[in-house]
Amino acid sequence: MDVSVVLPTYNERNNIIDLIDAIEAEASPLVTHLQIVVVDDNSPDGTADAVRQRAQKPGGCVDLYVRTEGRGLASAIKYGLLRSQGDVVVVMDTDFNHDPKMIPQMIELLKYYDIVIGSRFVMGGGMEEELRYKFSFLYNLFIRVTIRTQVQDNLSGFFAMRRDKLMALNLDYIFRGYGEYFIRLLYVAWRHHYKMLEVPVFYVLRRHGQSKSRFLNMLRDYTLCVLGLWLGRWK
Ligand SMILES: Nc1nc2c(ncn2[C@@H]2O[C@H](COP(=O)(O)OP(=O)(O)OP(=O)(O)O)[C@@H](O)[C@H]2O)c(=O)[nH]1
Ligand SMILES: [Mg+2]
Repeated sequence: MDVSVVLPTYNERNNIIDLIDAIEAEASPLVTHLQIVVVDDNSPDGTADAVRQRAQKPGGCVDLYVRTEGRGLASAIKYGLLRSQGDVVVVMDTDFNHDPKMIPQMIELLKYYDIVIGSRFVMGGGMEEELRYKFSFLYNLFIRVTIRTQVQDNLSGFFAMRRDKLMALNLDYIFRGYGEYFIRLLYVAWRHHYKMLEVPVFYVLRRHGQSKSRFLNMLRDYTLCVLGLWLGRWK
């Protein structure tokens, strides 16, 4: 199995090298070829310099892309996906919210599923930040009753997917904005009758650095996204 892990970074200098090491340690024993694609939006903290140095390690599998024009989580992920080569792709946050130890089972389960999602809201899942966990739970409830899918965690952003299934979708439509791309991805996959599985993940707090999430902007943009999908159902 050839696996590509796409890592979007913005000011993650103090997290990214440890994460690359952890991904290598977890995934290498299982895969024929591992590719780690870092897409950095020219972070002022020098994330790219740290990754460039790490990429020179003999036998390394890290490809670094630095985008100097524009910034954005979803477009960075799309950029990385389009430059990845694995027949399996994994996307995750780069601050250790998402546990790299989950990667082996997620890619293993792609033998049976088209997309495997790390989920905080299936049995065994959770989150260190209690208030955010509760709010995310309620917001996911709103998503579920509005667009009527069975997905429990539409906001996780941690997933593994078969490349052929991903590339069959309209990536330009899906990968726009911030984390709401994930709501669109799962909705479109659901409508395509893809085989989907949620596995429990527990989010710990980011190890270093600061959050890029802006709560009110997210609430506005995610809600517009959900309502747009809901309206689209009647077309
Ligand atoms: N390339 C790129 N990556 C981004 C951008 N914004 C956020 N990211 C990455 O997206 C992931 C999620 O961002 P976070 O700041 O951790 O958001 P969060 O998980 O809601 O916030 P925390 O509670 O601090 O973890 C991280 O890996 C960021 O480095 C961006 O504009 N460009
Ligand atoms: Mg985070």
